[in-house]
Amino acid sequence: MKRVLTIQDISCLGKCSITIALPVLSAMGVETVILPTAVLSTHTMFKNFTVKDLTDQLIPIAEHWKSENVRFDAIYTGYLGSAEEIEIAKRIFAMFRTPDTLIFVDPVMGDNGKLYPAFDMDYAALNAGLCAEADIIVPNITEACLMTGTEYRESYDEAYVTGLLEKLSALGAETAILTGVSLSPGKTGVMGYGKKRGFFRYQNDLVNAAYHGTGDLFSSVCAGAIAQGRTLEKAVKIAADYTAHTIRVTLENPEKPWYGVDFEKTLPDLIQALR
Ligand code: PXL
Repeated sequence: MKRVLTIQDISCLGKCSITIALPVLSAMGVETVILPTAVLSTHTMFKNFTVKDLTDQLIPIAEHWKSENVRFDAIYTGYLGSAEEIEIAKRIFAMFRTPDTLIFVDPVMGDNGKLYPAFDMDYAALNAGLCAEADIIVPNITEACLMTGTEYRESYDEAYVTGLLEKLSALGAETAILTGVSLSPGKTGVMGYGKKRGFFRYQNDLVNAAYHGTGDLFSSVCAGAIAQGRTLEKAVKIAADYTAHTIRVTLENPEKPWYGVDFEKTLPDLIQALR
């Protein structure tokens, strides 16, 4: 069985980071090892959330695994709470990386042109350094702008996206996948650039809704599908289709959940898509 390590926070309530990555990767048939960077009462879009930082636990936990000769097929990082945790993630890459280990970095730090509350521009610069160590990075447009010093635009053309991808590629990763990219009216999806494969894209019908945790859903599925041996193109398609499908299903929920998507209802469809 493939084994993936995911490094991100536990938001106890909120359906994001580890509470998405663990169930989704497990459902995909991937052994999922978690390294929780912090325990929050909720994600940071709620007011008055509590945080218990776990930074001092990360290296001791990783050293224990090392002493047990644990190996990972992939390491997937998401929301990291601080500059120090970015440095620790880099150390953990160095401890466990082999020529076959996929390093998949989602530089989670903002959306809609703004940083999340916990972060500043120094953090964005450090996240660019983490991306330099990855094989695949999956920022949204906001995160890409923050890491490349590019002006954020609500409306843009393809030249803006290809320019961003070229700047992301210059950070160092083999492949950059920009998420939440709309290349024509009524469509949304991703556009990517690989140093070897050049530009690629996958677009879906736009669902007019923005939900928290959808980036984590896309990244978990994409990292899991690649770890399971799917090609990058196939993994991107599976992840984008599944994320769009889950948003559509969530929109039908009469309870109108605001803080996360109903991926629990759609996991069987993901398993089906992988068959
Ligand atoms: O979904 C990304 C994410 C993960 N973890 C925490 C967050 C967010 C986004 O706001 O607050 C704690």
